[in-house]
This record gives sequence, structure tokens and C-alpha cells, in this order.
Amino acid sequence: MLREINFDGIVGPSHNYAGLSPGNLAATANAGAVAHPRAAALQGVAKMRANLALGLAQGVLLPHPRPDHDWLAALHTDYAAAAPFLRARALSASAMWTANAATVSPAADTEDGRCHLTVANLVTMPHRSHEWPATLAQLRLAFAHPAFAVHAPVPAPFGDEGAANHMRLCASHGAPGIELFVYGATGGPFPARQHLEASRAVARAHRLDPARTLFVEQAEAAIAAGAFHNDVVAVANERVLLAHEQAFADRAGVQRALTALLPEAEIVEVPAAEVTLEDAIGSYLFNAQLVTPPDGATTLIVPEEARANPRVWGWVQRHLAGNGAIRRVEVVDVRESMANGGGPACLRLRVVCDPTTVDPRFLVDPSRLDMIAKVIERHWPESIAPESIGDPRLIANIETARRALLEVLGLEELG
Ligand code: SUG
Repeated sequence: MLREINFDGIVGPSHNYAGLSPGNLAATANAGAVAHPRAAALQGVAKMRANLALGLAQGVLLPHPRPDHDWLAALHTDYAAAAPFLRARALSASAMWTANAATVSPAADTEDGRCHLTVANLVTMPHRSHEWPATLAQLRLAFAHPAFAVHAPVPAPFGDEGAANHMRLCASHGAPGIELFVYGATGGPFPARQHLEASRAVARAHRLDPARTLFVEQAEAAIAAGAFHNDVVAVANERVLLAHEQAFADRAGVQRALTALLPEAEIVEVPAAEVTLEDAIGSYLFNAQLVTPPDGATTLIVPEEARANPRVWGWVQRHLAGNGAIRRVEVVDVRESMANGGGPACLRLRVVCDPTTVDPRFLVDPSRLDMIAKVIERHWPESIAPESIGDPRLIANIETARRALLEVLGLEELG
């Protein structure tokens, strides 16, 4: 049976605040703060538990080896000798945001009836540009079944940041969908991280029907206000698109094209007069998981920060009271990830497939989450201060922690 599975990135033991992503306002504002990897990873586990309790299917992707010695070796240095600039970028736990791991096109949308995944190259930010080999290794294991096709990244210089810039609208998850690729042309003072040529290449790799594929430009104002990925200002699930009024360069054109292709699409647009771009980005209202639990009630899973903003929460309450497309709102605490600009939606990669075709080591139920939580409690550092990242004891702790996790999940082969 086809289901949507959310694969959450387990927050890695090297989670820290190094301010590595210009244009990601939370990350740059928190540069130099003390991070709490153990609490961060347990917040992620609690989110997964809550999603299981809603009746959703849940998977995981694992932290990458950090520091990334292979990357440093390719740069002809090592962690001890590397300049602080490289050290911070070799240690980043940014692979936790699996919405940037890959772009996924379910079988119903592709010419060959396979579910296609293209690993994202993440070339724009140096600390993320070396994620793809370890992501690809995991995708090749998790989705080794012939029901899937896993593709290598689009080559540089065409930046691809994966599912965070891709939305799918459809009558139901298993039905053929309309795929929307959102790209940036200019971002004011900030880089546009998703390039049109990369999105086009992914669509070709996935053998999508050009008549059911849209390429949509993100508004420059949105990127300039801090929407470094489209999923900071829009999210879609089945028939519903929830978007900020200023998300796209041509909002009327997007609405027209979408409703022409999928007349049953329901577009919920949040007016700037009620929620400004600044409120949207500060609260991460749109970086929510929009899901359909088994009872069929479209549910929005928002971070605490959305409830804390009175204008955002006011809009949510009015939408619920007005019998809008979203029927229920759940609140989760992912503060540690949020402080680096990663909300509930950043932490997950959606894959519509038959769960029996996925390597079961990447799927979780409450008891496997208990096992994962035990390893985190035992091994994840309690805190990481910026000045401690050169401490060899901390690095040894980070490496032991990841190995312990691979061991309990039976995934030692990821090395
Ligand atoms: O790429 N933050 C990530 C956040 C990614 C959020 N993902 C989605 N929107 N889907 C980024 O900017 C900050 C790391 C640091 O500064 O230490 C960071 O990489």
C-alpha cells in the first residue's frame, strides 16, 4: 500500500551554531551561541513520536561522519591543521535538515513508474556542499529496491537544495500529481540557492511529464527577507497549497497554472496584511508539516515559535474557526534546530511509496525511537560552545556517538 513516509534527519552530535548560512537570519543571528546537541536530537525524536501518534509513517536518515575527514583530505588538510573557517564547515551537523537531502518524485508522476530521488548538491554553502556523498550512500541503501531510482547530484554550478524547493499537489498521495519546482533568480543581498537549470535537470532525470510540471520563480523580496528556501514561505500537501502572498514572483500566474492543471487544488493564501514576511520568517508558520493523518483531517504541524507570535497565531485561529482547508494544528518544540533556521518541515524528507519496499533499518516505530533516544542520552554532547570545537575530546565524543547509533540500528556499513 502506498503511504507518505516522513524521513527525519536525526540531529547529529556535532550540532552547533557557527553562523554558516548568509541569508538564513536565524542562523546568522545565533552565530556563536552555545548549542545543545543532546536536547536538539531529543526534540527531534519527540517530534517523530508525535507524528507516529497521529498515525503517520516515519523513517529516519542518519547523521553524517563529522568532522568530514574525506572533505578535509580533498582540501589537502586535516581537522587539527585546518583553518577555523574550514573546521567549522567540516563539523556542521547540517545534514539533519533532510528537506535538503534530495528531491523526490513518487511513482505516480514518473514515466517509468518508479519513485525517483535526486540527491541535492547543496553547492551554494560550503558547509553543505560536502553533504551529498553521505546522503547518497544512505539513499542507495534505504531505497535499493527496484521500485526506486536514485540519482547522483546535478553538477555544479547549478545549485540544487532538494525538496525544500519542490512541492507536489495531487488528489491523494498515490494519485498522479502536479510537481512545482521553485527556483530563485535573485535574492537581493542573499544568494538564490535553487537554480532553474538544476530544477529542470531534476525534472528530466525523474522523467516527469512536462505538461504536469511547473517551474515557479520565488519572489526576490521573499529571499531578501530571509526565505532562503521556498519551504519557509509555502508548503503543500495533497490538494492544499498554503503559501504567503509574497512567496512567488508571479502569484496570480502560479494560481492560474495550478488550478488549470488540478481544478480541485485549494490554495490557502496568507495575506501580507495579516502576516508580514518578517512574521512568517520569524515564526516559521509555513515551515510546517502539512499532513493527512488516517482520519483524513488535514493537519499543520507548526513550531512553538508560530504559537508565540500573536499575529501568526491569530491567523491560524481564524483559519480553523472559518472551516478552512486545514482542520487541525499541532505544535512541536524544535527550538534547537529553529535557532539554526530549521523548522519542522526542514527536518523531514517526504517519500510516497510502499513501506515494504524500504530498507526497514530506516523505518521507526515507538520502540526503535526508544533505542535511538537511549543512544542520544548516553552519547550526545550536552552542549557545544563555539570555542570548544578544536577540543580533541569533544571530537572523539562526537565520533563515538555516531558509531554507537549506527550500531544499534544495524547500519555500521555506513562507516
Ligand atoms: O541550509 N542552516 C540550514 C537550515 C536549513 C533549513 N532547511 C529548510 N528550509 N528546508 C541552511 O541554511 C546553519 C548552520 C550553522 O550556521 O551552523 C544551517 O546550515
